[in-house]
Amino acid sequence: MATPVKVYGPPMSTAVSRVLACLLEKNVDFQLISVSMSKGEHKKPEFLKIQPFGQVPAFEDDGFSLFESRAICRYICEKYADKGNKGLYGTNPLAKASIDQWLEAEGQSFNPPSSALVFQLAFAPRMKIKQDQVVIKQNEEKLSKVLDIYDKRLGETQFLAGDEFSLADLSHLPNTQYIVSATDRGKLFTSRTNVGRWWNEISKRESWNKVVDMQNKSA
Ligand SMILES: N[C@@H](CCC(=O)N[C@@H](CS)C(=O)NCC(=O)O)C(=O)O
Repeated sequence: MATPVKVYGPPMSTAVSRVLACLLEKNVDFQLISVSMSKGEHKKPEFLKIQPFGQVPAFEDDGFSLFESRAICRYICEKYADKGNKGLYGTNPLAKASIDQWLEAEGQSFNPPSSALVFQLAFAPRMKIKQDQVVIKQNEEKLSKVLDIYDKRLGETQFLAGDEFSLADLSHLPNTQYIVSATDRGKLFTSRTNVGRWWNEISKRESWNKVVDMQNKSA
């Protein structure tokens, strides 16, 4: 039997949960290895050997390691092309290019304001850190502009990269989940007709619900 791939980090981390959703969508066996961020284990020399920036997740397969959640997801889709959801990363160059385009939009345009809101609105109160209202306002405005573009796109296609659920949609699940379910800013998504319809659909994926269960159990 093949050795399961290893994911290092807590499921509560948005970047870790992106990789877990991808593995579940691709039906790839994995072993989740605990890294206690509160104990600073992600900054220890042993961990820095596989994630030199001292962040989670780190990933191992076949004796080599990777970091950066989106790169890990692309690798999983290519390496395990024949498993699980075979169309997750497209099956031809044009489909892949469209998925890559929206993955870049997620990483470059959506993630900066949405992760700032996740930190300020969901994590800062739990960590007893004072919220910065200026940062919240600025990032809410930035995210609104991004979501206006998404709403137009999602009025033309069912999902971001076309009419099939893809890695591009999956990559939006972690931050959106926190904003919709753990802050009072969920309307940024649900008040927009097409974004709301899209969120309703992608958040029901079995793979994602398993990740949310893992997060709830580890909370
Ligand atoms: N771009 C990285 C981001 C990783 C990241 O920011 N991880 C956070 C948790 S979601 C972390 O490790 N934060 C602790 C730190 O930066 O010290 C990825 O997608 O893997």
